[in-house]
Amino acid sequence: MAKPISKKRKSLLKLIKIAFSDLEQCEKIELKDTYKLPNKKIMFPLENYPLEIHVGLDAHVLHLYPELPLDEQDDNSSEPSYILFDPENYYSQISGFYRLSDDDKIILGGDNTEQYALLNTSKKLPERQLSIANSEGKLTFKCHHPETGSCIAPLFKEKKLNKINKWRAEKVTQLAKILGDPLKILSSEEALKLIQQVNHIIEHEEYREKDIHDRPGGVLSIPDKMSPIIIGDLHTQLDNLLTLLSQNNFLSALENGDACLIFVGDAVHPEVDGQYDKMESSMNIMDIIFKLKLRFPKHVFYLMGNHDSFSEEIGKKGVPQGLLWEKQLKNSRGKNYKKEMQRFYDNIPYLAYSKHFICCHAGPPTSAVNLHALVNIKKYPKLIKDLISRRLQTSNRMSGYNKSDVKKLRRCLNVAENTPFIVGHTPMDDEETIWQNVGGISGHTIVYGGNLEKIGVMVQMGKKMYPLTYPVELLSKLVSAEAKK
Ligand SMILES: [Mn+2]
Repeated sequence: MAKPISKKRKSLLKLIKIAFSDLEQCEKIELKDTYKLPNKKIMFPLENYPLEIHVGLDAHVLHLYPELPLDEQDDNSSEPSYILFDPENYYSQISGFYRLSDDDKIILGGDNTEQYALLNTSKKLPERQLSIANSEGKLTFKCHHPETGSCIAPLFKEKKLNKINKWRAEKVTQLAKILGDPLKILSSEEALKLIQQVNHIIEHEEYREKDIHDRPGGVLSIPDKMSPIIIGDLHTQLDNLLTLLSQNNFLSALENGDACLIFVGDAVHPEVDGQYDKMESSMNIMDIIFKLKLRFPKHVFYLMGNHDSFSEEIGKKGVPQGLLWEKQLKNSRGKNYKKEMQRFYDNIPYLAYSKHFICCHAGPPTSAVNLHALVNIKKYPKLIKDLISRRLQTSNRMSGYNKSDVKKLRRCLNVAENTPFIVGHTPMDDEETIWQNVGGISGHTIVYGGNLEKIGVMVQMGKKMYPLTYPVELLSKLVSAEAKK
């Protein structure tokens, strides 16, 4: 016997029927309660509701879901965002999506490489096939080409409503298995054992040409077919990292070897006002990164940043963070642990690349360079300084790097002249987490992982790198609760 339609669903159907009473039922598609969109604006009457959309002649299916946080946030004041994606790919591989925040509008159609890559839409769509706008959570649709057809259908089933968050909750469980309780500080013995294991892996790391002293060189050559997920300076924001790992298919792509995480350095030293001198969170984030390295030794990499140091020169607003970091490690974990952290700094790479991307912490070399020098970077203090501290040239900072330095680096690595060059180190403002084509240099992208609101990463999909951004959730609490179960 068929399940009776719930009261809730009946009233939803009624609402939609009234709202769409002058629309014809979509004929092409077999789904019930599917409406063909006319050549005028249609407001979808329900907020916070998932929809299926069939776009154009080949009726390519997209889903549009309200973006609901996994954690229970007290603050419900923000207007809902929606995410638009191809459900065929979304749950099975690293895939793109569009976010429709309040006041955003997307026009589907046209010869748009980004749309093919993120949504898998047909290249045959007319220039403007369908537009979708979000205004205070209310969605408006307009089909510009009714003859090629677009339809929408509400996704009624309860399991579909919660599909994304159920899928993400499984990743939280998986994270708890890999990391244990991320809020529990490791004992000195556990911490020492962990870093020793990591150092052993790094000293025998794959994809690293050895330097002239038979030590792992400064360059990490990532296989072209492995998709990098590039994470900017975390500055101890654990929730940012966990949020990221609970999104997309990043975790499963690490498990099956399709992708790798590349941290561009500076995971340590808080950037939040009043916390510059607190070093516990630095120990904790490094422990988490080490656990990831141990679990995925060939797919997690940490590049050198200027804060990855005990130097007295490293600090923020007069707080000597490098010295405090050294003191913290000695006092709470002992001299041997501090030595192991130095061993880690002595052996990590400075630059990663494949034919699809180049990344390092700060900037390109500002003088003549070749691959041999980059591999033997320990011999060249100026090269080290360029890669971990140099900022972009501006009228006030003539010593910075410029377009021709980026060009030279691409040439030195023998990659195409438009290859994305991705760095951290210099966030451009407090609002964003990714900035593209910075300084008018095409393909020059800055990523920052320490924004308290959102975490953005550069990810390779197909042969190109795309920015993907996610709202930060308090996942450390959720993973911790899961680990205690
Ligand atoms: Mn930095």
